[in-house]
Amino acid sequence: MEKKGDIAVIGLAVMGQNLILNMNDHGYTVVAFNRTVSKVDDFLNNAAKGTSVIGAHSIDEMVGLLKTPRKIMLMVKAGEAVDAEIEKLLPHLSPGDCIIDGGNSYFTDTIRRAKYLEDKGFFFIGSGVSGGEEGARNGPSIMPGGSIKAWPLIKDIFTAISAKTPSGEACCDWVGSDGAGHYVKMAHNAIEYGDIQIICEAYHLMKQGLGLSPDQMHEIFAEWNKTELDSYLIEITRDILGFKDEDGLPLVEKILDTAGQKGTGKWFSINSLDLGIPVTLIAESVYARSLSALKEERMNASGVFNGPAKLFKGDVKAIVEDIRKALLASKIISYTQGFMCLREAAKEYDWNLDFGNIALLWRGGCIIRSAFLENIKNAYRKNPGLTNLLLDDYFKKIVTDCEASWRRTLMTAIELGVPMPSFSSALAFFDGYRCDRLPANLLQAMRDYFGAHTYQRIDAPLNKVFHTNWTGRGGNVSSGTYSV
Ligand code: NBP
Repeated sequence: MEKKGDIAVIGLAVMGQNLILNMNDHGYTVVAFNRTVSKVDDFLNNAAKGTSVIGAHSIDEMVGLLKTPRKIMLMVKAGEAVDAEIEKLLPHLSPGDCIIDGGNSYFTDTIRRAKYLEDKGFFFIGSGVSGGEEGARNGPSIMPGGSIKAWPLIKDIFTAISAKTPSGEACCDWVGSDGAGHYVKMAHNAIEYGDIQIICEAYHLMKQGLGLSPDQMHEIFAEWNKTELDSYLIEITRDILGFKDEDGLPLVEKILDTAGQKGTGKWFSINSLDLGIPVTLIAESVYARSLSALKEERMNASGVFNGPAKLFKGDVKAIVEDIRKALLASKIISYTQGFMCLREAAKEYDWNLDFGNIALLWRGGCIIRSAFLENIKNAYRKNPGLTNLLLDDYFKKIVTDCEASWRRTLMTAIELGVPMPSFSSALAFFDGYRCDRLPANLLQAMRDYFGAHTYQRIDAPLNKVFHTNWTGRGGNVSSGTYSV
């Protein structure tokens, strides 16, 4: 009898192919299909040669080759391609079959698709898969959410192929209903934007402000990787700074200084504005990429404004240690803001998110994997109701220890004219968050002055609002109250 597949994967680009090979390594029989059908045979004759992967040349054939209930994973470009594939699949499916979208779909699309398919009697799972090509092949971080009843159908496969933490826990667990998995993946990618940007800012200050060479910074990042900063991104920065082009010169200095983006950092920043949560470091990281893309304008402006154009004169070893501590403190702020947004999203979209578990999912396999996430996991495991990561004893102590270095780093950068938007926004958030009286009293007064928007008083109950006729010319009628 013909062998039946445990799962099908549609989409044979880099992620799909590597996930299939990973599933095959773990003893699962996978049916492979792709819109451009010739890629099926290319795959079978090359990367999948000698494996038990079965090729399908039509959706009909693919569905017939699967054990029931069928599990079909889409690894196609996010957006219209996902809807197109779902529509092609529907006439071939039976109630109880499950479609899994493993791409980077926007979470509201996943909410819509989950409802659409559940209403038709099918299951739908929207799953974040992180770790790029290497992760997909050897163990990604997997963040599934959607139809909870379908979780037992895929739990064994997903857990088997996922990354494992140093203590052997799987970096894969159920996140929540409808779009929760894709939301958590979006948060992961956005935090990745922040982590990358603050590393770039530290590099920029050391290079432009301190005049250090890539070789010197290679050594510095190697040392930093032995501290609390121990992470995949610090590790690859160390390696990139030590990498030489064919002529023996550092390759990094020959790379154009403009950055692109695929949108997840922007999505998260926009969503944070909708939720009213200040994820300022990540938003600055998105803007930093936008500024980098204005290369021609920057080239022009660099000829108009010289800036301080001077080098640091002082104890280089001491300021490098300050930069390390400022990087660590900024990173804590970034994760603090990210988890604040996750908490608010859980309330807004009615998800029961386990923050310790989310930190665990990111502990291995994905781009932001780090020792640091173990401490976040511990903080939430110790106190699941923790209102803010900054208030956990471990993080509170680090930020307090780093504070003076953080301020010295930014004062140095400002004096030398080196832009550090994400470090600066992190410190501004910290100073704002720990401030018991912000200047929003003046803001309330101004809004009442020009628009009769009313204000509250510190010496009256909060539900009581006041309006003042500030100029003697306005009336005593106030505007309706609203919040944004
Ligand atoms: P791509 O995002 O480059 O997508 C290529 C695949 O999508 C091909 O199989 C292509 O089929 C298929 N496709 C396209 Br394009 N339009 C289609 C349509 N209208 N209908 C059906 N299929 C269509 O592949 P990838 O880089 O492997 O990523 C797959 C998913 O995983 C994406 O959502 C991506 O954002 C996400 N992801 C990627 C990474 C990464 O590092 N690359 C990491 C994590 C997540 P064709 O061969 O016929 O053109």
